[in-house]
Amino acid sequence: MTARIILHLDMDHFYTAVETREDPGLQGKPVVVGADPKGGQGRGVVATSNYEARKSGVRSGMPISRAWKLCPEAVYLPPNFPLYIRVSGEIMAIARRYADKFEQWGIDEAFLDVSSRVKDFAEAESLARQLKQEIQEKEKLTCSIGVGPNKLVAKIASDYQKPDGLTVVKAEDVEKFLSPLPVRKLLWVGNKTEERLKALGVSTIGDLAHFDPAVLTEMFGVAGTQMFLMAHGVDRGEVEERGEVKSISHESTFEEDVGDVSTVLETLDALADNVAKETKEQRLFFKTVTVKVRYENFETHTRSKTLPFMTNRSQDLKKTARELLFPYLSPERRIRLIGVRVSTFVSAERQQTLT
Ligand code: DCP
Ligand code: CA
Ligand code: CA
Repeated sequence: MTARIILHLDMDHFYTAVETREDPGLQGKPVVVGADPKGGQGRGVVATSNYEARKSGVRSGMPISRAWKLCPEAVYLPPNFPLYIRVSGEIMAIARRYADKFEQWGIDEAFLDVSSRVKDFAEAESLARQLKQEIQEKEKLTCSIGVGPNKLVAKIASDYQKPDGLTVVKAEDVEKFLSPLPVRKLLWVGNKTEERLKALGVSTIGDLAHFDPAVLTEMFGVAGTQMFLMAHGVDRGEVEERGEVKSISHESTFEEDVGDVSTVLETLDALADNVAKETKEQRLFFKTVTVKVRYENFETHTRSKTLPFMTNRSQDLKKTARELLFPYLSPERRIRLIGVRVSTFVSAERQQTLT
């Protein structure tokens, strides 16, 4: 295998950073995005907090009531997912242009294989700097980037100096870099594994790298072998391009709530035609059809069916959408909105190679 250079990009305190960009009044204050704290009685958890709130010990996933105890003075905000998804899409569009192969990973991070764009780690570093700068200029947000010879090392490196970090780990420096870090940093070493390793006297990645691999395999099976390789910074996983589009949908709110079944079905057909057209334009085939119906009292239902075949035909979509919608149609119940969505895609290119 020829040497690779991989970047891992991770946005800094993503949800709270976006909220602060939208409302500069939040700057410098502790901010928590998550469930409503209700004066300490709230249920649900913290989605994220900014670095000011983290100083008080607030963490992602923690009960919101606990966050409230640790940091009652923070500004608590509910999540605005449509906003985060939009900003994420913009960031990914910028980052994608820097890579030969690009893989989004979660809402705020991505792997970039830049092997053919740069000739060494020094060039990769300046490419990473450019990317950071473009995101800063266009999105007014900071990120942290790790550069390494594979995804594992790049991911650990992006987390190494946060926020606004840039950490480059050359192939020859991998073991030195990993050695002092806690084993937890090896991505899927969970709490339980961590405890068992501790019992063996293994707390750093270096400890793990120097452990007898046969014992690890005996104790943890394949995962043990995997861990040992990771401790040596070995990761053959490729940056995998994934189709960006997860679903295509159209919906329509009636000017006035509708009781007439034929009007509803006509609209459903028109929506299905639009969805099918867009699917074809994107050179995709779908397998799953979902319809959504909202009654005048805002009661909302969605129902899906997965077809036994891939298709892009409008008539398949219309037939399935009608079938799904029929149980919800009744002259007594007036409808406010209907929608049609398709998902579970295979790209046209892939489909051709399969058949
Ligand atoms: N998130 C969430 N619940 C969690 C973890 C994360 O809802 N338990 C959301 C909120 C985060 C976003 O995902 O803003 C990205 O998660 P990260 O783990 O990357 O955390 P942040 O970007 O918030 O902080 P960091 O600067 O440490 O990356
Ligand atoms: Ca992040
Ligand atoms: Ca992340």
